[in-house]
Amino acid sequence: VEKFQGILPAFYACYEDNGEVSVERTKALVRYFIEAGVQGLYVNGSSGECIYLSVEDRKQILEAVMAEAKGKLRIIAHVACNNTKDSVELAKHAESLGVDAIAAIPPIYFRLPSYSIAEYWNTISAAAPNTDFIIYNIPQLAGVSLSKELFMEMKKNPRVIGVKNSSMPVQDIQNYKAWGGEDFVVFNGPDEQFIGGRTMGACGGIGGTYGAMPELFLKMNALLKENRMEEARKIQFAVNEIITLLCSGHGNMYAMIKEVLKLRKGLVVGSVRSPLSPLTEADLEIAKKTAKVIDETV
Ligand code: HMN
Repeated sequence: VEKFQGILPAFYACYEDNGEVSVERTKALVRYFIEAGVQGLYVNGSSGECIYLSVEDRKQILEAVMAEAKGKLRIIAHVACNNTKDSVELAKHAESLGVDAIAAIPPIYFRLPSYSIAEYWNTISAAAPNTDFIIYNIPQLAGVSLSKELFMEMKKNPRVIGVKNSSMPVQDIQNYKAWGGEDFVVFNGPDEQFIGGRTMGACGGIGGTYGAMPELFLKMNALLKENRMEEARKIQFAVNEIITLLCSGHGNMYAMIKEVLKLRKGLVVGSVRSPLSPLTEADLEIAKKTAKVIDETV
């Protein structure tokens, strides 16, 4: 549990202006996170636009991340590709780079029975036999939620050390902790209820909006450690207003966050990959306002 405490931003896909993966911009984003003082990164997850990246793209990104972050940040590589073969390839690749853990969503589109999902996860995990495995539970996007039956089946695999929980009921965190035992790691997924998830037993958080305002999540986490709930709650409420702003554009939220990074830190990491929508002219005004609100809050 110790190893995975704290704030682990979900890493964004960094593109060149022509939309191809950018190694240099990826490295610059890693340096930004190291300077911000976060504990780790969750690479090639939802915020990393994983389902719109090729296997090669994903390898390139993880290699660039590891080149900058190895020994400085905990790295969890999300390797699920929706088919077992490609996921296995990414799991092997991630292990060869020495990541701290791999993670995977269930396969999407076809509604598979629990035993097929378990087999998928266990096959991926077996391809990285010396690497911890984290289940990524995100029912609102994946269409399947991590049931007790599936959880217990996965617990038989000694490499399964935790769940990144992005479901909305905070009680799920309590349950996974109870079923998993003392050393089992559960990450809070929904940024809007970071203090809720931490209170229910999450050791830390992995979040898609942390990158726009790592200072605020680090502060909340520090306050919670000192039981300063009132102050933490104030920050959470401010964060939630910022998230509402980040989601209020025509363009996709990640495009908005990338624009905010440019405005706040001068970081240029490109936009988002189609079919996610880029920002419109009007969205640029929202980004400006959001960056200002964040700067006033930190
Ligand atoms: C990831 O990139 O995998 C994200 O960390 C997933 C994360 O739990 C996000 N959930 C979803 O995208 C559904 C949240 O951080 C989310 O971005 C945030 O709560 C804003 O709604």
